Order: sequence, then C-alpha cells, then structure tokens
Amino acid sequence: MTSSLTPKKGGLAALAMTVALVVAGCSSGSDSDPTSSATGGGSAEGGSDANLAITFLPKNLGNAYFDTSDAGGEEAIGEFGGTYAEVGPAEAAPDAQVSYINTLTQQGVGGIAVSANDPEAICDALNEARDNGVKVVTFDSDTNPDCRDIFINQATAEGIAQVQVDMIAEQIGDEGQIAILSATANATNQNAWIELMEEMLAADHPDIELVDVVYGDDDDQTSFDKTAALLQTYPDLKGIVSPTTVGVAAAARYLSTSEYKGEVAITGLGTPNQMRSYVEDGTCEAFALWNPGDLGYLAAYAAKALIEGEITGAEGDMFEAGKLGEYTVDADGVVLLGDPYVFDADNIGDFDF
Ligand code: RAM
Repeated sequence: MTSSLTPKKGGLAALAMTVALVVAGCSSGSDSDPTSSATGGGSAEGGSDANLAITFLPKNLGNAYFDTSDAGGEEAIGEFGGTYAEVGPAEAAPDAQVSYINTLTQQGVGGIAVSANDPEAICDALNEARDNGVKVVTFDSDTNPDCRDIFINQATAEGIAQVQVDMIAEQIGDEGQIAILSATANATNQNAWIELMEEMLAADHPDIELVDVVYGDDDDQTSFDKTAALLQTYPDLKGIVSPTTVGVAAAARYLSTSEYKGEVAITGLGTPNQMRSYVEDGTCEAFALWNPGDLGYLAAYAAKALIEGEITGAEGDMFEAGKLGEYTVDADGVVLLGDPYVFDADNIGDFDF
C-alpha cells in the first residue's frame, strides 16, 4: 500500500503536480473519457457489462475538502472508463443525504461513495440501495458497518487523535485550558476522534484541561461565531483544536485579526490551501491532514472492484487502485489509506490542495 502524501522531496513535488492536475479537472489517464466523466447518472461499460456509474455524495457541498476528495474520485473513474457524478446537500444535517440516496437508487447507479453525516440516519436508504444492487462505499466518515460494503478510512482514528493531541500539547507548552471546535454533533469521524483525544489527554496530559466541545456544523459562519463565543466564555483559553477543515480555517480566520492571534493556539485538521495564510502570518503553527484526493481516488477504485464482483468487502480481499497500488480489506470491511501528515511553515509551500 502506498500514499503519495510523503515527506520525501520527490514525492512532494509529484503530489503537488498530481493535485494541481486534479484540481484543474484534468485526468492523467490516457484512456480517460472526459465527456463521460463530465456527466453523471447514466451507466457506463468498463470493458465488461459492469455498471460503473459511481456517484460521490459528500457530507455537504461547498467544502474544499470534498471538492478535492471528489475530484480524486473523478480522476479514478475517468481512468477506468466509468461515469462520475457528485450530488449532495447544502448543509451537513444527519438525514440530509437520504433523499439523494433514494434518487440514486431509482436511477440505478452502480455505486455510491458517501461520507456520512450520521452513523445511523442514512442506513435504511443505503440498505435499500444495496438491496437493489448498488454497491456502497463510505469514505472519510463511516456509517454503521452493516449499512455499507466498504469503508475507506483516511488514517486510523488513533493516529488522527494522537497527532492532534501532540500538536496542541506542543503548541501550549503542555498545560492550560483548551476547547474543541468540531463539525456536526453526529459526525461519525469527528466523534470517534474526539473520544480518543479525550482519553489521550486524560492519560498523558494531566495539566491540559479540555473545557468544552462545541459544534460549528461544518459551516464557515457558524464555526467562526462559535470561536468568538469560546474566547469570550473562557478568558484563560490557551488553545483550540478543530478536527474539521471548515472549523480550523474559520477559527484561524477569527484569531488572525483578533487580540488572541499568537496567544491562543489553533490546530487540528486543515487543508494547506485554506490554512496557508494563517501559517504564514503566525496564527497557526502546525495542523494535520491526509491527501483527500487520494481518499476519493481510492474510494472510486474500491467501488469499481465491488461492482465488478472482484471483491465483496470481506477481510483479506485485495484490489488494485491505479497509481496508489494494491490495497487489502481489513476487518469490518475497512480499507486504510495511510498516515496523517503534519503541515507547518517549512513544508506548506510544497502542497496545493
Ligand atoms: C471536514 C469534514 C470531513 C473531515 C475533514 C477533516 O472537511 O468534516 O469529514 O474529514 O473536515
């Protein structure tokens, strides 16, 4: 298994180029069909009679993270000659994705790649889709395992929690009050990470006090307002951890023009392009993420392997994922992309996503 998000120099340059191509909507596959990948909803032939119409359903539209992950999916689907589409709600509400799933089932797509706003709320709709022959891949934020065929996990929950605990501890000198600014209250991924961060803080950082967990709903303005409220409520706050790209960017924007800039630490999970100016102006020392483009790319290849009947999602199943190489399905139908990666002033210039 490989990930192109690596600290090696050549890897960084290659990643920057790949990402630039993906963001520009180009496809690197010589056999790609830009007309089919530009439209969605129909079925496509992938060298067999398999229905390789695969639709991406993010938590919500208008989030740069999902723009990048879904562009990775589009690149992959272009490579194997399927039909890419993306649909999704404006707001990341628990059941906001249900109507989209029902429509995709009626349209008879081959696969759905979804990041879930809630572990349970979309399960009935997904299982109805599966009863009708649609393969379901969750990526980024899982449902309960019995509602999907495979979950593409960006990194282990322990690894994602640990890197954030390590960053905030280092940035505040391992003592003082901190708060967490999360996404939505029901998000499977953030809730798993927060639970582990709480355990790690309690076990290894006795002088750090987690005073509050608040929710910005992966909405820029709500996250901005929640940051202001945290700073007002806790005058001794030393740092904010935001395990969401929307939240960390909104909190950094608030801090960057406030009296707290450089005084209150901000870290968490962010995209380099959204965080660059805040790293450069000293608002944020370091933050982490993985490559969302690779995540979507891998989800698309997993959907293809399921649709073509090459795998069922059973432990030990193996499949090819284009430029990323070969992956193996672990227990509970989970496929692991790689490790989280820390961005700071020294390396952020190497990335463009
Ligand atoms: C936001 C979303 C997504 C999460 C990233 C880190 O874009 O909540 O689910 O994985 O942040």
